Amino acid sequence: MSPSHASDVPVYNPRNYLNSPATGLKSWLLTQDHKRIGVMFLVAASVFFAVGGLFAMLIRIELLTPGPTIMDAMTYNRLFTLHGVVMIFLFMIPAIPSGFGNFLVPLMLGAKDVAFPKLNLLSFYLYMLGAVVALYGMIHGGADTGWTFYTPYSTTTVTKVVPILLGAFILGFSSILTGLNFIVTTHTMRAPGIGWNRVPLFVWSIYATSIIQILATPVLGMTLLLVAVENAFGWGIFDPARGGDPVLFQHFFWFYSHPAVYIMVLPAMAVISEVVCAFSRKNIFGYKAVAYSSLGIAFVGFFTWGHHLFVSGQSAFDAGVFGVLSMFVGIFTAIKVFNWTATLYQGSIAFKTPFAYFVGFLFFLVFGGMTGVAVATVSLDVHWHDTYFVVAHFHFIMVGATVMAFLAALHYWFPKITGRMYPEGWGLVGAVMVILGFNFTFIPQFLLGNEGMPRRYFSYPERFWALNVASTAGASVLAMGLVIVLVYLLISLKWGPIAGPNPWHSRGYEWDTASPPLPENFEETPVYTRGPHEYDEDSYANPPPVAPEPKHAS
Ligand code: HEM
Ligand SMILES: [Cu+2]
Repeated sequence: MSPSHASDVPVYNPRNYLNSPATGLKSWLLTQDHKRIGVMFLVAASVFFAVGGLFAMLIRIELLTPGPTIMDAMTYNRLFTLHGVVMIFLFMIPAIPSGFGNFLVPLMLGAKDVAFPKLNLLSFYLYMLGAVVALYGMIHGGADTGWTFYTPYSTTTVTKVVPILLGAFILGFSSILTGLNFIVTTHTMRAPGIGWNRVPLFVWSIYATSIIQILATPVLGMTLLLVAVENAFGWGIFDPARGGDPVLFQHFFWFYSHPAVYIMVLPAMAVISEVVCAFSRKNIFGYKAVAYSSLGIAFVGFFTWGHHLFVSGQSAFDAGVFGVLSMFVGIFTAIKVFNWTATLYQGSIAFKTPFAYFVGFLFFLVFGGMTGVAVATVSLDVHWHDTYFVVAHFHFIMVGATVMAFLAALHYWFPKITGRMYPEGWGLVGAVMVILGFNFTFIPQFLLGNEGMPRRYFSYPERFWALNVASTAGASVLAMGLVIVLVYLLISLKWGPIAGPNPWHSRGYEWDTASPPLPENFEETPVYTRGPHEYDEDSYANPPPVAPEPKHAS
């Protein structure tokens, strides 16, 4: 990367949050700096992503042949449970909000830190504690219930479900405290000039996520605790043999876990709204629609949980109502998709790695969303329920959409966080492998599900063989793509070219400070006279992101 004119020579900010006030381990472990806490969350969540990914590969290897391949049924049950628990509770829920959210929200609001820095650090330690407790359970026997812990099986299984439930319970507090911090920060810490109509779209979506975290997580915490208590003491809460009600569990569980899907996907939308503007050099089309649709999703998300209970004996009327309410989420999502696409129109697009992941994101979100409308249709879901169709659907949204956004964020903000650039060529190679590998992994699963292959079985009839081989092959390409990304990012940490404060020439407020940012974020409190997504006036005066390559007429 060479600078376009002399004043643009990128400099590495010498006094930054990575080396000031100190560099020792203790200064990190006791830090109250939101940026360091964000980085610690990111590192921890990425490690858990790798662990969960390892479990996924073991699952896929087991499914390479119709009979037993490398493990027995019991091991398989434990493995898919651990995979689900690690991916959901330790990676997906914290990764973008607690990781990137912590790093970026104060920078994007022109603030020095979050509202409650000590609470923020506590949130990190609760996350680590929850992870350790859950890992203890996983190492000492694991659980075989699936990540949904359905009763009455989970209240009677002899596997180590209690520590895993307690771990998830503790993790919930971390999530609640982080959400609380972001809500208060957004309300009280905005720099002069940032009225509600200038709050960056990233922050709007994180704000909507925080509302869900605060309102829904206590319900899950309570539910998991009840399961743990029943499993440990044999009290009749959910088990009909003891006078309990298993369907009650499903209501409680999904009252959190459906909104939790939006805890995972709203932050992804947060990232995408930023990336779309920066790499098309256009004002966001319909700022208010994009901002308020996040709140709309958060709101409607609370009224759809019954779509997980279509085959639980729910009345046809209830099922119809929940089906229609679920489809409303599709409307708000479609509003965003329309606005992102409209933003691209006549933009000057820089096809960099974050943009490549945006393209992947859009495809997976739309495809996953459409199959979501399909599974919300009662008559179809009765056929697909508990088959691989559902597994493919939620992976399209969770891995497809959210992991794409996570990777887009990792590349877009890598220069801000580390002060260095990653290699663009390798970035695109990784992105292509991840996106193609992903499609090859999960499209076969849609077909398998439609043909009736049930989920959570370690063997299957021979007619499902070919598609399972295809899925495992796809997963291998995906895994190799991710390893490539990991390798070049680690190398770039030390040897990447210096990025300078704003290598993308982005208009986002977080780029107004040095890279890596100062420990106190800004030298003095910034005053804003423009919005965070305004590219119009100078998009031609300013060179496009990472300008140097000559522009070819196209
Ligand atoms: C990286 C590639 C991945 C592959 C190849 C993969 C593969 C699989 C497979 C084969 C299953 C078992 C399905 C069944 O028999 O029910 C599964 C379940 C699951 N996966 Fe993944 N997965 C991947 C990534 C992820 C990610 C990133 C997430 C989370 C956000 C995730 C969340 C889940 C969940 C929640 C389940 C259900 C577990 C359960 O049944 O309790 N997966 N995955
Ligand atoms: Cu749901």
